[in-house]
Amino acid sequence: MRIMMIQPNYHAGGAEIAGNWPPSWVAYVGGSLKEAGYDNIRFVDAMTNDIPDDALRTLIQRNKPDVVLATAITPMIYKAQHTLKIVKELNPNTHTILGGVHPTFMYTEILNEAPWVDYIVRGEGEEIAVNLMRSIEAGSDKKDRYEIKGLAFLDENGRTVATEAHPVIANLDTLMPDWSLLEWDKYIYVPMNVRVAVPNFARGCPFTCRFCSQWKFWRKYRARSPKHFVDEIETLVKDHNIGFFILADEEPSINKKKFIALCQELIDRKLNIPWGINTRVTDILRDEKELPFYRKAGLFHVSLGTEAAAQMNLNRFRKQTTIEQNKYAVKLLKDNGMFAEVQFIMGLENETPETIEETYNLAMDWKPDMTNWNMYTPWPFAELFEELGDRVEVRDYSKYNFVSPIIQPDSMDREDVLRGVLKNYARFYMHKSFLDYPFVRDPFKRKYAMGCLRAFAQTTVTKRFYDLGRVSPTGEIDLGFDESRVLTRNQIADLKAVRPDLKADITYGGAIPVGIDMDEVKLQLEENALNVPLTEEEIAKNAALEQGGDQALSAGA
Ligand code: B12
Ligand code: SF4
Repeated sequence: MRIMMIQPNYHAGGAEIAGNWPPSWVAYVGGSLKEAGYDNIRFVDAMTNDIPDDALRTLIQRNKPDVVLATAITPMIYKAQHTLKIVKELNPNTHTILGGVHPTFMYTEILNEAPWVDYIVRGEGEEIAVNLMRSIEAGSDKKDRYEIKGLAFLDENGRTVATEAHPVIANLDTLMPDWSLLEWDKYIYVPMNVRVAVPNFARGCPFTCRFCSQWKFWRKYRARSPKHFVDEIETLVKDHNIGFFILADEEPSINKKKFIALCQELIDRKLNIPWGINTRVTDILRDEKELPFYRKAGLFHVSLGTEAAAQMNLNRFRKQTTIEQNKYAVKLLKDNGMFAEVQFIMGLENETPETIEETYNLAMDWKPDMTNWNMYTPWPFAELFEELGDRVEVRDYSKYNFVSPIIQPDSMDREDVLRGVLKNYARFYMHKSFLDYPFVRDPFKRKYAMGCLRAFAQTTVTKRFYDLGRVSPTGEIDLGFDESRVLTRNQIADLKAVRPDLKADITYGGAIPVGIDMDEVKLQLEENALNVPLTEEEIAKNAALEQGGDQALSAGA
């Protein structure tokens, strides 16, 4: 069986500015296919190599794959669909398989738009891909497919079929990623000018933020054994010469015992590699005493989900944090020699020039090393969409990329939100360039900060940063939405009435509840946080926060 895996050629101008990043799904899904005996796998990174469609067509034609696998996050979906269309045009007998976050929830819409996609794999791909591949190899997939868990496809009558959800992978130590499928010289992290990897230590998140899709995607929080994980890091360092890694995880540190063991394992093996994580502010506060130890283990860049400048929005997001906690977490990280990054979610319907200014003032007050202003993106399968859906007129998913204002605020234009955010970036990084980074005492941190600045500067000049190409020299902005995918409120209502089936499968085929099951949240926190189970009082406080959020939401809408 000739298998080809393709990373579709989509670019957004956000995190990509820091370099080229290896697509982890290729190593994880490809690794499990190899373990199952499929060793004729070719990976084509059309994104990193910026491969245009005609060149991709030639590549596929030359390789004559039997099966092609592609991935898709939401903004990449049209590119992924088109990629698989090319495959089918070249040879209708080639099997096309699509996986990733967006297809997991949006399979009906995708199969309706792109009937050339033979199979959609919903959720974690490692086990499902092997089951499906075995059946394709045996030539019995048309018959077996109803029994293979975690699939969606069109049946002979063109109806969408979604099979029962595949159980989550109970033991993540069964993962056998194969990083040798990637062309390593391509994956350079600009701030350090070294190879970068994005390995996966833990999957899922026990929290339930209302704008977020990731806790739903992975369903249950699980972490690998630190030894198994550090074996992988050792391979990445020794075989592929990586000089930096960022965990792919949503929430790597909630299971404190495992996180400490992971750090110890890195220290014991003397790998001496700096690394980064995205994590929750509350974990940093909880681990105040352990931060020097984490730093000793190489943890350096910590990106915090701070999200909002107003408590009302934090409550509305069900973030379960406070503004004061955000500020203190930044201080703790900096005091411990780490590089602190914060994130703001911008462009909700209640955004005003004043609230944009407020985020700038907070960033200046907290003094993080790095700030990102991300546009709110209404994933159609996240809880907040359920409330905002009727005002989400822009359904052009290619712009669901954190750098495009999707929601029309009540009292300002989308373009002005973008202008405000760009102004914040300009002011903040101007300050960093002249009054902060050059004076950082720690030489390692100073070099890293100056490297980040280089990444910003290079991509500002090439207009890749925040998709600056859409801003004309005179300040005019063309957001570039595909007008055929911008709906009026009436059209949204009609679509809902006529094709209710096209909406997201928000319950994951019944595998996750529609509302929030606080008992389940409590259980997952208890299982993983070990030393910090939620108290009855905290549960009650969270429920109150949630109610406050709902009120804020109806007040804002
Ligand atoms: C690393 C990362 C990146 C890297 C991408 C590296 C790369 N080359 O792919 C960088 C930094 C470049 C990046 C950029 C962006 N990212 Co990003 N990124 C992540 C992050 C942190 C980890 C992703 C990861 O590697 N996970 C681990 C792997 C193993 O999981 P996975 O990819 O989901 O794959 C599993 C399954 O989905 C499935 N699967 C996936 N594909 C396929 C295909 C087949 C055929 C099969 C069978 C199975 C399968 O099997 C895999 C194993 O179980 C996630 C957040 C998170 N913690 O998950 C965000 C995330 C994926 N990014 C996101 C976004 C929006 C973006 C940007 C648009 C943001 C921006 N403006 O910068 C850009 C888009 C860039 C682009 N060109 O596409 C969103 C997507 C949300 C959504 N609903 O689609 C996420 C979830 C973050 C979030 N806050 O919501 N990102
Ligand atoms: S803590 Fe982060 S990953 Fe978890 S639900 Fe909230 S935003 Fe999503």
